[in-house]
Amino acid sequence: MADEVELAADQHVRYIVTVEKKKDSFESLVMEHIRLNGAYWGLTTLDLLHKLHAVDAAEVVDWIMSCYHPESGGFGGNVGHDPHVLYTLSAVQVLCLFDRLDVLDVDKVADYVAGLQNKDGSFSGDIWGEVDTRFSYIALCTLSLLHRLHKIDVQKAVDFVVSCKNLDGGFGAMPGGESHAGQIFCCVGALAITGSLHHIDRDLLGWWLCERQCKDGGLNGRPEKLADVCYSWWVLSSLVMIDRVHWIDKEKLTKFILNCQDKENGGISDRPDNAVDIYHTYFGIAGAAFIPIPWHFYRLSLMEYPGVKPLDPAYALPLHVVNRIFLKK
Ligand code: GRG
Ligand code: ZN
Repeated sequence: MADEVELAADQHVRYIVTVEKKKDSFESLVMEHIRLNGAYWGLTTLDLLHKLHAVDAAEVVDWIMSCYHPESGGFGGNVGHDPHVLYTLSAVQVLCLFDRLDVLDVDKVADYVAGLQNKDGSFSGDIWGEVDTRFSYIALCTLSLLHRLHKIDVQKAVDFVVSCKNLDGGFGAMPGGESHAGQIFCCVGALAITGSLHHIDRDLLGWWLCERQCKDGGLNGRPEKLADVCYSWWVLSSLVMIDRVHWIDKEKLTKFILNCQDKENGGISDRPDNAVDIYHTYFGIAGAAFIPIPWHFYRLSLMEYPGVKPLDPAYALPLHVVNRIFLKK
């Protein structure tokens, strides 16, 4: 039976559009403090499914800008929330989707991000100072999309990421931190964006990452943990960037993702039979978008799952959006 399951694309589109509109639903309520992230996940998914026009672009751009803090140059997670790099990247990514970076004071936003770099090259997430390789990735990704990498010390940023590499080939949140697929995505993405992938032992890291595939076909985030659809993104994108994605059993992973769908009402959950949410809907479809195609093929815009646009593993945006940004300059 599982063999016959297909991607319920139309239902997922309907689910995303209704979550966006149902502002008083339980899911909207628990997601409130990360609404800008939710907008990025939902809208990127719509674009991957060729349905970005289902939302009003001008309305989205107005709402994004209402989360902007002109004094600092950063974005909050929702209207009236404090600025943080995490939401600043989501805002920039959504504006990239709509090709509307023109509404930004690009230097002001870039200065906000650049101002969060510390002496050792690491980045804090906001004025409170928490340091994490997530913020290194976010800063590099944001500044690269804005063509403003020259505002920071890129070499020091790379050195800090490399200092978080472990003997198992993986990366943690800071020097000595345990390897975790989410942090690995951030560090590999940061190194990809800065042209520094030579710091990675591809076979060693590829081995650690492909060991994340469990008996049920899904991927987990570190040893001994349960499989979860979001790792279809964190693990696969990292494998694509180091050209080792063919080490995953594609059929088994596809089945795992498709079995996490709510085929009637749309949406994808973390594992079969759990409640769906917008975060796992994005990462499930994003996984399906690049189940195993070596990066050099994939860069030629070949797409794997029918009806899903190809995705850039480093910038976490549809490939055509990334091409538009870098070919325009
Ligand atoms: C633009 C895609 C994109 C990302 C922005 C925020 C960010 C950069 C990256 C986050 C990377 C990260 C740390 C992801 C992991 C998220 C996650 C599922 C954490 C759960 O970890 P545990 O240890 O759960 O609580 P497990 O799965 O290990 O049981
Ligand atoms: Zn998850």
